[in-house]
This record gives sequence, C-alpha cells and structure tokens, in this order.
Amino acid sequence: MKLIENVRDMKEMIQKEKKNGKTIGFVPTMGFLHEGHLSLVREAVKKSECSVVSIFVNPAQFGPEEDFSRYPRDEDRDLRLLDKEGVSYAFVPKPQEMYPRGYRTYVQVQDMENRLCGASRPGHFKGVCTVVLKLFHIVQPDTAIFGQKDAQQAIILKRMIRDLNLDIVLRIMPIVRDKDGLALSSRNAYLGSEQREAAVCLYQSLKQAEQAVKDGERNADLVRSLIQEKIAGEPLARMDYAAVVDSENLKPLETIQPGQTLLALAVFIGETRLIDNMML
Ligand code: PAJ
Repeated sequence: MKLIENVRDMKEMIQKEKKNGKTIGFVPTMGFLHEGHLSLVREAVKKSECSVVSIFVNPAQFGPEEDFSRYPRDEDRDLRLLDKEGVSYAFVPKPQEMYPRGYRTYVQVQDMENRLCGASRPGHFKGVCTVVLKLFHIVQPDTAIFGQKDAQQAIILKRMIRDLNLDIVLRIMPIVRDKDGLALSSRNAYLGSEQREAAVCLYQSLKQAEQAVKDGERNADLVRSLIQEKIAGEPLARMDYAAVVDSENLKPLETIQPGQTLLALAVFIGETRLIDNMML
C-alpha cells in the first residue's frame, strides 16, 4: 500500500492508474477504523482494480461545540489495518491543504440536509457534502462505498451525485454490529462500561419497532413512540430524535410503506451522541 499525504501526488497516481485502464474504488473515512469501515474497504479491494481509502477528520462537518479536537485518532494502526486488507492507496491529506486560508466554497443539498441529524447538527451535511465532493474530484472513483450506518449521509450523497451529474456508482454496505447489536462506531470509544451496556437500547428500540411493523402496525407515530418509550426506559440515555421517514427524500411518513421506510434515531449516552437506523 502507498501512503499519499498531498493532493497533487494523489491526483498524479490516479491519473496513472486510469491511463492503465484500472477501475477505482473509493472509501472515505475519518479513521479510527473498525470492522464497519473494514467491510467497506474489503468491498473496494474485491470489486475494484485500484482501491483508495481516505482518512481525514473533516473539521467542516463538526459544529463549534462538537468533538472535532477529541475525535479518536490512531493513524499508525489505521494504516497497518489498511495495508493488511490489500488497499492500493491510503490518502491522508492535511486540513491546511483541504481548507487553505481563504477557503470559501461549500456544497449543500437543500432541505434534506436540515432533517434528522441535520436539525441537531446545523451545517453538518454541508461539511460532509463539501469534503466528499472534494475527495471525489481528487480520487475520481468509479465506485464509492459508504455504510448504511450513516443512512442520511448516504441518501444525501446519492442525491448530490445525481444532481451534479457525477459518474460515480454509490454502493451502500449493511451496518456492522457488535454481538449485542450496538452498531460499531468510532465514537463508541467514548463510552464507559455502564454506558456501553446502556447503548444497546438504540438497537433494541429499533428491533421492537421492526417487530411491531412485522405484526402489522402501519401507524408511523405509534412506531415512533415505541422507540421513544424504549429509550426513555434507559436512565443513561437521552433522546435526540426518532424518525420514521421516506428513504428517498427523508420526509416524515404518516403511514409506514414497507420497502421505502427508514427508521432512524439519535440518542445521547452521557455526552456521546450515537445514531442507528433500520430500513423497513
Ligand atoms: P466515518 O464515520 O469514519 O465513516 C466512514 C464510512 O464508514 C461511512 O460510510 C460510514 O457509514 C461507514 N461506517 C461507519 N460505521 C459503520 C458500521 N458499523 N457498519 C457499516 N459501515 C459503517 O462517515 C464519515 O466517516 C464521514 O462523514 C465521511 C463520509 C468520511 C466524510 O467526512
């Protein structure tokens, strides 16, 4: 695996690979890699002739009160893991190069960016779309691979790709979970042991909602209140939102339409904000 730390070198390498007719598979990450990230990486390595994984903790997607400075980082370990997976290039740009002094250009996917996580994290998806579009321009992937874990992110990026006529195939990989069902996340590292146990309530609330729908429930408000009750029953948890939305446009649904309904929630466990979701 080659480690690339600046934009010019990355572009040069990509140009060479493309000239040789190689297909490019790309996995953007913020590092502190776990099995969830690695499931995307394996897909890129398997399905593309040249695989690129970026590690960049993107300051533009963190709010002023959020955890940018303490976001977990372990670049050496990440690079070892990527090397072991057979990745072609690790791209680890510097913030000063991605956002030099005087940087002014941002990409927004209107309406969708203010729903769900966007309501409690203003500007978050503007930061995500901007950095992902920049990375797309640098890496020029044929295929980009994202996780269902960040469902809203994947849905918004799909819209951005369509709206901006990008020739990139988006692949969405299923959520990788711990044994008890907690979705793997770099932020799980913040949890103390009691909090870690409490965090399983996110998954359990989704399972309960899913069961209700399997049993015939179609009232979205009722399903949403099942999730809220489950979270309220966990003393260490505080609800941010639970939503039952259309999986294309993220608009709230009154009636559950199996096949196009996304259940999504965000919950604070102590100071740590965790998200999870399920497609119905
Ligand atoms: P990050 O949180 O590091 O996640 C990188 C990719 O891994 C995302 O596509 C995310 O959905 C996926 N992922 C995380 N946990 C997962 C899990 N348990 N199962 C499956 N996939 C999982 O998402 C970001 O970084 C950033 O917003 C980024 C797209 C890199 C832009 O900065």
